[in-house]
Amino acid sequence: MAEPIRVVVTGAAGQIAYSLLYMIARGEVFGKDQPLILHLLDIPPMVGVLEGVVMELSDCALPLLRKVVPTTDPLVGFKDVSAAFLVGAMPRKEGMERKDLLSANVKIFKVQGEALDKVAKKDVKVLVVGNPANTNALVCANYAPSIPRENFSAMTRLDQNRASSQIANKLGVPITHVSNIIIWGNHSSTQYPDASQGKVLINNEWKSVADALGDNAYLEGQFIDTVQKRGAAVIAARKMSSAMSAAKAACDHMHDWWNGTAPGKFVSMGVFSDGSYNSPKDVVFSFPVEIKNKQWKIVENLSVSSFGQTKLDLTAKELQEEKNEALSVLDS
Ligand code: NAX
Repeated sequence: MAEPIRVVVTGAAGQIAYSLLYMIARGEVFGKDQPLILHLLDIPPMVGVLEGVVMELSDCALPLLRKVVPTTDPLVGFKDVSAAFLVGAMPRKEGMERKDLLSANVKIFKVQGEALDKVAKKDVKVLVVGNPANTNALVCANYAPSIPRENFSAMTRLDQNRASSQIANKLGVPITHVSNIIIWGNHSSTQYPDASQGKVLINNEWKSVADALGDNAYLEGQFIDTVQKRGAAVIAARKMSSAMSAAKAACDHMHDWWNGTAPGKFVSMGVFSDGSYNSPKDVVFSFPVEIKNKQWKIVENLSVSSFGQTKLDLTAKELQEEKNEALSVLDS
């Protein structure tokens, strides 16, 4: 069997981590032959809860799990890690302005970027889940100059999974028969869920989703609305934000980054923009990507309708504003 790799989950005492740690430790991400040492990072008030999580992981008797390292010190949490799931973030509290939330998180992700820079492996793959995920990933990468910025990404896979599931339900096909649904831009309500490149397997033949549906009004209306508001719908029903599905999406994201995508298939990831599709350069923007040898590449030359371009511009504008706000917090 291979040597164990070290994987860190931050926010390890929180609700997403509660599902995520089990999925990782079962081998869902790095493979059933890859032993793991799990680092669990949280903040001092959560130490007691963290102890409970460590007990439960032990009680799961998982064959791949060689060791668990609970800590509140980022320099211990990020030491020699090959993969990092940055889930922990300051939650939005009542009366908190968006700006206050951004400001608190910018500071957290600066500290974590600096710690990754000092002690993580230089080829570490960093997935930011904690919100505002895109801008947190940007800040984190900026404070880790010795790690290539291609190694930082933000999660929009939950939005992609939600979107694919909507299409599968609408067409009455299994989820495995839907592919290439795109999430563009920010993981926020301005995201653009786009099924125009989507494919669906019907009668053993891959067809375009638009042709199979024959209903463009749905794809440009209700479909987008449902996906954009799905997080709020889950909160309204569960009285808590998405956790199981967020954990599954984080596993899917890292799994595909680690193992690659099948030929002709693409997935959405928030990555540093090179200006593709008229997006602003140097913001973390969700694009369709293909992955080979652990390197992602933006899928180029997809046709974008004028409707789609308006949506892309809107989410781009928000990301540019978030970046400017983050920079002004860091300057102050
Ligand atoms: P919880 O509040 O249950 O857990 C967050 C955990 O992070 C807590 O244990 C907290 O103590 C810890 N934490 C706070 N600051 C920390 C720091 N500096 N270092 C380490 N740990 C720290 O939230 P949960 O439901 O698990 O959600 C976590 C984050 O994911 C939130 O920011 C949430 O908004 C975000 N989400 C992002 C999604 C995405 O698609 N990108 C979807 C799901 C989720 O809403």
